[in-house]
Amino acid sequence: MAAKPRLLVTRNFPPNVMARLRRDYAAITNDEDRILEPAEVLALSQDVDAILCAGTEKFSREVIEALPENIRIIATYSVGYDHLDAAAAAEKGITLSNTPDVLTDATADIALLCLLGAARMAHSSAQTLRSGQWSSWAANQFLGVHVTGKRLGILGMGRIGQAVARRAMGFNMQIHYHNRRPVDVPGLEAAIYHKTTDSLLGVCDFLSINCGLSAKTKYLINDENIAKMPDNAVIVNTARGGIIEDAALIRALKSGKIAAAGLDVFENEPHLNPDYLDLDTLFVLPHIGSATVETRDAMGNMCLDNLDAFFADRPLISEIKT
Ligand code: 8YV
Repeated sequence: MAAKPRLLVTRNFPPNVMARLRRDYAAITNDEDRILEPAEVLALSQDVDAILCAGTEKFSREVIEALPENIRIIATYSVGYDHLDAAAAAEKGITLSNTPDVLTDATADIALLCLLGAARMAHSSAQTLRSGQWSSWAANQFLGVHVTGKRLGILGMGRIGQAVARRAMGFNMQIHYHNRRPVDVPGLEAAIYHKTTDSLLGVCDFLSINCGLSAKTKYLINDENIAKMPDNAVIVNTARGGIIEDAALIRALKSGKIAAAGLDVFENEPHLNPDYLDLDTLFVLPHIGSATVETRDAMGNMCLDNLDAFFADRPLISEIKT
């Protein structure tokens, strides 16, 4: 029997996934689940053929170039791959894979939770109750932004953006979107395409960010672009923190230009900018978009299906191409 491929597993993934990878690979694991520094990843990579990582490990050009020649594939337990320098990996002949599709529904659900949580003051109302401060029902208390009939602008109409659109249509929202190209999919015929982000921002009563983080989208939501949005808009981000410049969003929430924000991601995770904490109009979650038992198992199985295919010389299910 051929020797099992050697695999560095940087995080502690769900039990079913760990059992499968321990069965099929000679695995080096990180049972403490501590986030490994790049130097530790490099040290542990000396005698393995592959790496299974999460979005928490950064494989910059420098790290990729320093990897030993024995590393042939990096499978990331995420759909987003802004933490991997794909061009550097391609130059070094390292294959990359990710986990699209399987987390679409879970992430779109959290986008709607953020949208409703922000619009309906879920944080401040629940906090008032939990802290024993709620004295009585009052007609002018915890007043949110009405959702029905409003315009939802979706930035990035890939799988997750489309799933957000479908859900929001159930709330009778009007869907607008910006994407590289218009989408032509059943059920979304009524969605209005905007060729430019400027055109989209101008109609966003609500904005849902569903694009990847790249040099083009870094800090796209800054002072200048927030100013293009209607007054009292609501901003939702379930994509990547770096797409919003937090200082700009904090200014806009403080001034009231932006009525509320629902964030599952933010800059410098896990450290939330402390200036957000004074804001009752922020509904914030700790990056739980894909966090259901079913989804996290499916993500792990997809990583392992990709690794199995790679070592059996079969095409990958989801290879990241530059
Ligand atoms: C991951 C995510 O759980 O898939 C993504 O891109 O943001 C999350 O679903 C996280 O990145 C850990 O890998």
